[in-house]
Amino acid sequence: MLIARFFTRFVTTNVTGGGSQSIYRVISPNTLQYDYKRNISSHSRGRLFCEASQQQQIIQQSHNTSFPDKPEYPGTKSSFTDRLEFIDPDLYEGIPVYRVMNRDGVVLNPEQDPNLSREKITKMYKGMTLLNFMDRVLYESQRQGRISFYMTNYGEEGTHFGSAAALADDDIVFGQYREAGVLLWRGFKLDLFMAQCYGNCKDLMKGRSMPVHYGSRDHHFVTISSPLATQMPQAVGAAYSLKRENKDRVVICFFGEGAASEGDAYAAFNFSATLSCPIIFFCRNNGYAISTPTQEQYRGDGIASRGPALGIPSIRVDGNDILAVYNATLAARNVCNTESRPVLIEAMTYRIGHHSTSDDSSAYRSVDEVRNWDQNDHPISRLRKYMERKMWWNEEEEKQWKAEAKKKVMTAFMSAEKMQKPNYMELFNDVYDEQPPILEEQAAELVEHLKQYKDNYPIGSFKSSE
Ligand SMILES: Cc1ncc(C[n+]2csc(CCOP(=O)(O)OP(=O)(O)O)c2C)c(N)n1
Ligand SMILES: [Mg+2]
Repeated sequence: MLIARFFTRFVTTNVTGGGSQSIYRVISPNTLQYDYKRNISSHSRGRLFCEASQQQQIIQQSHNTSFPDKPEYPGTKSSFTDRLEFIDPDLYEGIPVYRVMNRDGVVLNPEQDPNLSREKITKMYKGMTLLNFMDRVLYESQRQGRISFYMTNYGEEGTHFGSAAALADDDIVFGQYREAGVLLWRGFKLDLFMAQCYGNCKDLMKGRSMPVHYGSRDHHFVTISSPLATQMPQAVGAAYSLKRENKDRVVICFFGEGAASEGDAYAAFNFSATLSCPIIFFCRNNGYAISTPTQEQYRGDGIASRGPALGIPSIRVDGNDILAVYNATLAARNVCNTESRPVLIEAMTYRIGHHSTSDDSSAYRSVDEVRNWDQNDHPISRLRKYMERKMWWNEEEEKQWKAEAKKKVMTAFMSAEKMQKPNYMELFNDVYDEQPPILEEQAAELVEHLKQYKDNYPIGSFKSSE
């Protein structure tokens, strides 16, 4: 009984600590030592479920061990405390948001300016604006029924280009779906984006994936899959294999704050920490998971606060400040490589567009809220202000670039639309190394069906099998 009481008291107090990680206790083990040893042979449960000779050994060992007066449990590094105190999350101020520029594009602390070249900054700016333009064209295409689905990246361009620019081009990217800018930065061509959304003959997926589910082996960008957070444990596995190869490469895994509520996210964080994997977890916290606002998604201090609990160095950055995102990603990459451990970045931003073409966000947020972000805190205008201050960009250059970007996007769009779709029999390929009989049967059924109902299908828009 005494032992049971002792353990109960001790274990149930492990949640307290008041700021430091200490263990609250009421009874010192020294006062119990005598009873514990005397009673040990009469117990037959738990740790004491052993042969008499072993019990003798345990007694002997406990005689020999002198515990210093600090917790010796294998699962903690903390100290004891006599303050009965729960950690109160409401008294905690929260992790600050690291930024380099204010909303006017002014660098607040010159030491934090990464001093990127004019060429690199211009590439970032052109990439962000090109993505913005591509989004408009593809969004409208869906609205006009030309493609089946689309997701815009409005307002989150800083997180894409700031992170991509800080990585090595062969670092492996696992995305969620709203990271098209990362691919664009790496040189994935506009006509490949369009081909994927149109599912035409140029599409690397041969028209078999939903629009925006991009992937490119050449660009080390793992194909997007819709079920949320599945990419997270997979990314950790990839990072573990990079660690074993001992190469100077890392994995970056993007995910939304909504996806972070999936169990897979926790498993990924914990495995990456315990296996010491070189992975950057990059959370785009854009305020919403479709219609669920962050205050309904979690009660803690966002996503960054979850990192330290799992032994992961973590930072929160202003995702609308491309320079802050760049600095944080570069530093994270360095930690991954030099210390072989994961890092968590939570980039605060705002999803200006609807979640997807299947969503109408005016049903759950005000138009004024969206307009406020669009007009007063936008990553593209912030970078433009920074460039203008440096006399690296002006109205004339903006006008010229807008015309050029529009032409590029429209050229890719028009050729994508004209292009035939891959042959429909591609539907059955590339899933199995050798086609199983069930798929052969289904393929034969499709052929038969199309023969019978050929007038009901736009067969001419698919490439013929010859
Ligand atoms: C396992 C799973 N549950 C639900 C969905 C439906 N779904 C698609 S996107 C999404 C919201 C994700 O929000 P977040 O992770 O914050 O990313 P964001 O769209 O804001 O970029 C949901 C619930 C899904 N695709 N997979
Ligand atoms: Mg979100």
